[in-house]
Amino acid sequence: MKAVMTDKITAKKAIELEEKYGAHNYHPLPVVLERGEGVLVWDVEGNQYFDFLAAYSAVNQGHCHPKITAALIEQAQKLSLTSRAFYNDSLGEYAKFITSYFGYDKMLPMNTGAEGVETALKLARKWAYEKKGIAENDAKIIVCEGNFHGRTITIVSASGDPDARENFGPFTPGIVTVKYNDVNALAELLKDKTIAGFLIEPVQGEAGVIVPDAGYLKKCYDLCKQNNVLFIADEIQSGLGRTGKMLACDHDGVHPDVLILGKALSGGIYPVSAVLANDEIMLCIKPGQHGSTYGGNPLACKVAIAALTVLKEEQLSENSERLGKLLLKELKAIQAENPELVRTVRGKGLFCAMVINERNGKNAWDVCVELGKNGLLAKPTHGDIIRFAPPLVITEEQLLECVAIIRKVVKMF
Ligand code: IF1
Repeated sequence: MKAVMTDKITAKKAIELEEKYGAHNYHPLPVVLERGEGVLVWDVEGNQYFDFLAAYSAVNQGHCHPKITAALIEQAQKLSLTSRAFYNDSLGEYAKFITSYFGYDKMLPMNTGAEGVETALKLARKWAYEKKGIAENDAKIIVCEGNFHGRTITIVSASGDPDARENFGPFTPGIVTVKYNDVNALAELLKDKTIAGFLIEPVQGEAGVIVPDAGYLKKCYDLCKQNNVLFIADEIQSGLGRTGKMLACDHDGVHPDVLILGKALSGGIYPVSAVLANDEIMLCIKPGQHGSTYGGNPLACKVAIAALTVLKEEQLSENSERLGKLLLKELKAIQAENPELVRTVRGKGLFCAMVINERNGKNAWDVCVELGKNGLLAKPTHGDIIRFAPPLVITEEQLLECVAIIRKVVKMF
């Protein structure tokens, strides 16, 4: 007889409470999770799942990685937050670690990805006025169609997604949109001498894992250099091993002028983001001109050092590259076996997507619900695209088990 755990909440109750007392700003799949370890998560009924979303690539190192969790626990018992009114013993060490890790003069610590993007936009504008010499309030930022950079009003001002924008106006001015993966379109916009920066996801995540042509990033970078415009890479989702390299820009040998990191920068243990740049850009922001209560707190510093260390120690970029090739090959085979349902598959490293044709009133959401019933968690984006992006610690054996689940479920539709 299984002991009745009186203090354990039921899935039904958990959902009811969230529905009643939580804002309705999400529509989650009907799964209530209570534990995670590596690639696996368990719901409150004890059902086990392979996590093929990895918290949108925040859990590249696997759920509750012991080394990162230990760093959190140890620091949390010493000093968690001082604010930047004072120095702390961790930020300098972390700043040195991360700037040498990625090859930049300096870093500016923030917490969420959106804050990192906002910081990069402020840096680009400051640099434009104080270094490039653009007239005040004339600086423009180029963003890409299909972008997702977060949910603040300035960031949604850059979005083309009606759901992200509707009734959140008025919007921030000084933003210009360019077609993604179109070098000529960018060249045309760069004739405008008031452009400060070009903000790009090297692989577009929310848009459905849109991988640009090989060489596209390099051509854009060169165009930016020719026009004295900052190349700003949002690697919050595509970075930290997700596409098979440490940064997605590495596939084109591009070293961004401004690099934005988040998500797996903490391995999913704690909100940590960072912006990296060289002195000419970073020193445009002077004391008192930018910051955040939690930015650079000792907990974040220790957690981020551990998370970055794990990426290299466990060779997670290499694993992502090797198993990403296997995953894409298997997804293409599944597509060939089910051409009516599966329109296309694409990906780079362990960052893959499958585009589903709605059939008999069934769509990507229904496929994801069925995948869940078969022990694999994935979530659709934009209605017809299923993202497959497991933690990068996945083994070949686990991956093939997941491919078998995907194959079985796709055949059911
Ligand atoms: C949600 C999407 C993914 C990001 C890139 C910045 C941010 C994100 C490339 C902002 C965040 C998250 C946000 C989360 C779901 C998820 C997401 F579906 F919303 F679009 F990954 F694709 N740049 N993406 O992907 O970082 O402020 O969230 O820390 O808002 O539902 P954040």
